Amino acid sequence: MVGRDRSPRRSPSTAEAGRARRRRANPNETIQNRIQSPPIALTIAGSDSSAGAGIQADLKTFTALDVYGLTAVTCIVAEVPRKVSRIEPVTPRMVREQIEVVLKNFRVGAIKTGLLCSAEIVYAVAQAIQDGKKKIARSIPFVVDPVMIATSGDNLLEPKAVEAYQNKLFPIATVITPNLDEASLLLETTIDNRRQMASAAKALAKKYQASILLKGGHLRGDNAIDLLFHKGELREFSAPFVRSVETHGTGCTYSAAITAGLASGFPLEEAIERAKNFVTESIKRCFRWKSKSRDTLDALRHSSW
Ligand code: PXL
Repeated sequence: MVGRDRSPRRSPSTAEAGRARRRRANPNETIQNRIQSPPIALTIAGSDSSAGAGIQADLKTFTALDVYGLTAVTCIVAEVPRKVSRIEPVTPRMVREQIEVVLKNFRVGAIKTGLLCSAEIVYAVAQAIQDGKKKIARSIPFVVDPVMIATSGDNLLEPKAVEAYQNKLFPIATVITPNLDEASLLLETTIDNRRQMASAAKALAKKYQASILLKGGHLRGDNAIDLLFHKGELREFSAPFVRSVETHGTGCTYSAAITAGLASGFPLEEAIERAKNFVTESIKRCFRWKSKSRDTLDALRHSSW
């Protein structure tokens, strides 16, 4: 009779009644049992009032991917899709302090940057991350999304901040995720096809000694093609280009999903593959409203409802 459970079988309803009785007797016991410790990711980015991009997109993405999101707000952007109305930076001191307190207290699994607004903020972020990593004595995957221009074409980053990125932030990045416009600006060249994309990705990887994910969505072929140059090898990530949807925040969502994957322990290539699927699905399932002042407003759907 080895291994046989000889205790009388209880029906599910009896078992549930038992659990309910224990919950009544000790409500804390079940709360304790339900407490989880999900992976943690930190986003350092701007606030988008229309909540499709920026820190709002990052938090929605983290939540959808079962990662707890921490934030350091760099600036506040008053905007709606296709129109940036006003940007105000947070003080560099305050940006730095937000990063310091969370890194000191939470076991952060991965970090990303989005819109950093000014050169002073780029320097403050680089310093806070370097100090933080030194203090906790472990490396944390660091995703740098070099946000410079909004989908609307509005300039989001002060021009002199580009130099700060190149000198201070790119050298400490695990992966940098420029789109074609950002890569063209960094390399001072035009990128019009896949062949030029491949050499641009390699050139950026060599220049900054980091992995490069070059996003080719703006080429507007049948597929949205991204190229990863990582550990000396080129890899392509491709998904059908979703037309007639005018969302902003796809870049933020993509880099946030990669960060969530890294925080959850996936290797870079797998994190990117999952993130590409996530962002493609978020575009396909987008929301659409009638606008009060123009035709329609679209927004990514980060959640599954
Ligand atoms: O999509 C780029 C972007 C990033 N961050 C913030 C933004 C935008 C675009 O508008 O507002 C805060």
